[in-house]
Amino acid sequence: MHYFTNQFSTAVFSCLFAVLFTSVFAIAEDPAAWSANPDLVKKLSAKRSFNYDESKVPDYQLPDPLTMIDGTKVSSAQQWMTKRRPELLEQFRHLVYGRRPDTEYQVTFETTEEIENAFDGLANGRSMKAIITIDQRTYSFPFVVFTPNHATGKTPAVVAINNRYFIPLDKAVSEPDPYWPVKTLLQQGYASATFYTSHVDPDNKNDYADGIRAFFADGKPPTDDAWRSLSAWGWGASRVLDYLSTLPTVDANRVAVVGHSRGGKAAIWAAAEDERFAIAYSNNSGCGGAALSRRGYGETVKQITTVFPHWFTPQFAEYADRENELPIDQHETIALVAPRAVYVTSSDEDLWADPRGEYASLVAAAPVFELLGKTAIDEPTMPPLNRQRIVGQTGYHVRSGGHGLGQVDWDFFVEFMDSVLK
Ligand code: GTR
Repeated sequence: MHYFTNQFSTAVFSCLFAVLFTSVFAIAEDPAAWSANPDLVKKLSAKRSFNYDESKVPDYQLPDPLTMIDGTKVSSAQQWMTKRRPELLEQFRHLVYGRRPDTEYQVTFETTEEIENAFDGLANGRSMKAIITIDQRTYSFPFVVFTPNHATGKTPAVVAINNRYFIPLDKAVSEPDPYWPVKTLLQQGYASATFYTSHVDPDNKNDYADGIRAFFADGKPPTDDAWRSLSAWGWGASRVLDYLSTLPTVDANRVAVVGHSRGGKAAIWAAAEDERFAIAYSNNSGCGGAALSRRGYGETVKQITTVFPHWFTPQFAEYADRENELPIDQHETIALVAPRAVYVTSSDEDLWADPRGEYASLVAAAPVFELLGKTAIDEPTMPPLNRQRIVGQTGYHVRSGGHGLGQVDWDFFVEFMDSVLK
């Protein structure tokens, strides 16, 4: 008995010691939650008259995505999908991105070039043209697609909105590109397509006449409520999805839409407007994308609507310097994608895009995912630098370095896609 007691207490003691040791060790090892580098804050604050100081973020209260305009609290998934979601979508159309036209059109696809067995037999690639027809008039934009050759069953796919340049078929094969790492995606079992935003709607406030919006409006100037470029780019992603849906090898129910920065703003909105997208990935999207407007940190509503008036309706510009009065905020664009999946990312040095505001926005959308029977990140403390956080339908990382989309981001994103889609 004595022997047993002794043995028992030794065991308890070593257990306690082990627990204590590992937790002390874990605390010492566990890197801190991300916060902005104070030197960078100082440097940026000295250079520009925007707020980068966390202590100067105004007090704000976010609109509750689960409260209807008339004050009714949304309490069921059905109420969200049939009442609140359509109401919120309309608010965002009017106040932020504009309403897409309801004019009837046809879309057809033409293959202009093909490459078989690209990347050592991994995939077939195609240069495509999406041709939009209204009456006798046509508008077209190019896109490029790769589908894996040796997949068993239908593959999931990624539509990459590229706001920087067009990546033609031959270049996609010969030059690895961080904005579209198509080979890596194919190796992971994803088909993929990309297009260039300005081919759909020129990214220039003076070039409205040359884009899809003017084509739909038959040359007439946009009304206050009409769609703006971010929405037009998202619409372009939907046309590429139309094409992917015709391919027997692609599973159209598992398609992600991806974009960086202004493309990341367009990606969230693309998935809000088009419920066929299974995932929206918004990288460094900042103001008018994932970041909360009310924080007034980095880029502001005033700044963005002045410099890029073609991205938003004039209604959004009216909230310059009074973000607190906006009936909506950006967490609700993420909520519009629920119960589908959303991945948001920030960069350590990209304070212009407000990493904390991007993360807080994702967290503030969690109650909607939860009402819809899903899980999502609801932890208010940010993860450490370069540590991915995934909870059910949402994921996040903040990467070291500046504004951009790189291999690290894609690698984390593929992990997220795998966890949601496979
Ligand atoms: C900046 C703009 C941001 C972001 C970025 C980009 O000039 O202020 O909102 O969209 O461009 O697209 O790279």
